[in-house]
Amino acid sequence: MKVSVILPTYNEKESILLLIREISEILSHELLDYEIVIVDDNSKDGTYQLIVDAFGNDPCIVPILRLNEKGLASAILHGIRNSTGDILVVMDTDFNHPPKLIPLLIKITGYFDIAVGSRYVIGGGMETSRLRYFGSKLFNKFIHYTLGVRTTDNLSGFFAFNKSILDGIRPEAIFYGYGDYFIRFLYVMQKRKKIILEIPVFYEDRKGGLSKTNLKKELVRYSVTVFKIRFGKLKYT
Ligand SMILES: Nc1nc2c(ncn2[C@@H]2O[C@H](COP(=O)(O)OP(=O)(O)O)[C@@H](O)[C@H]2O)c(=O)[nH]1
Ligand SMILES: [Mg+2]
Repeated sequence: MKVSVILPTYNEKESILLLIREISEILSHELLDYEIVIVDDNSKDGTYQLIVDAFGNDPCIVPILRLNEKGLASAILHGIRNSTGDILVVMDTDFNHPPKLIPLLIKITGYFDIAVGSRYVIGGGMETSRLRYFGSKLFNKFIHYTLGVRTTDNLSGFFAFNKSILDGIRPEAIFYGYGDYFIRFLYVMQKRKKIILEIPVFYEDRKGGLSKTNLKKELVRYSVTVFKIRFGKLKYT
C-alpha cells in the first residue's frame, strides 16, 4: 500500500519546506511507502524553486509546476492524476491542517472509504474569530438541510481516501473552482453510498504568508454550488 499526500500550493514559501519535512518525518516513522506531490501554480514568491532546491534528490518528493492553469481544486485533481498511491491525502500547505493527524486519517481508510478532518464534530474547531467559526458552521447546516448530506464539515479540504472511490465518476465534474469542490465531492460520495468517517480537527492559524480566500466571493460561489447540486446540475458519471 502506497500513500500519496497531495499539496496544492500558491505563494507558501514561508511554510512549505517545514511542512514537507514534517510530513516526511511522520510518514517515515510510520514505515509507510509514500510520496508527497506538490502542485504549484507558478507562485510569484518562488515556492516551486525552493522545493526543487531543498528536495531535488528525494524520490519521495514530487514537485509539479503548472504554468497554464490556476486554481485550488484543479491543482488537487492534477495532483491526483499524477499520483501513484492507493491512498490519497489532501491538505492545505499553510499548517491550517495539522500534519500530526495524517497517520490517523490514513488508518481510517483501512476501514472506511473516506476520512475527513472536521471542525464541527466534538473536539474540532478553528483558530479564528467567533463570527467566522459560527458563520462557517451555519453555512454547513445550510448545506446539510439543502442537500441532505450527513457530513458536518463540507468545506474541510483535509481528508484521505482510497483512490478507487473515483472509479466510475468524472473527477473533472467535481474538482474545479475553489473550496466548493469539497461540497461536490462529499455529496457525490454520499450518493454513491461511500462510507465517510469524520474525525475532530482543530485548524490552527496559518504559519506565515497570506490567505487566498476571498470570503465574500467564495460565499457566493459556495451558495451557487449548493443550489446547482440541489437542482440536479451535477453530472458526475
Ligand atoms: N495550486 C494552487 N493552490 C492554491 C491556490 N489557491 C490556494 N491554494 C492553496 O490552497 C490552500 C488553501 O488556501 P488558503 O489561502 O490557506 O485558504 P484559507 O485556508 O481559506 O485561508 C493553501 O495550501 C494554498 O496554498 C491556487 O490557485 N493554486
Ligand atoms: Mg489556509
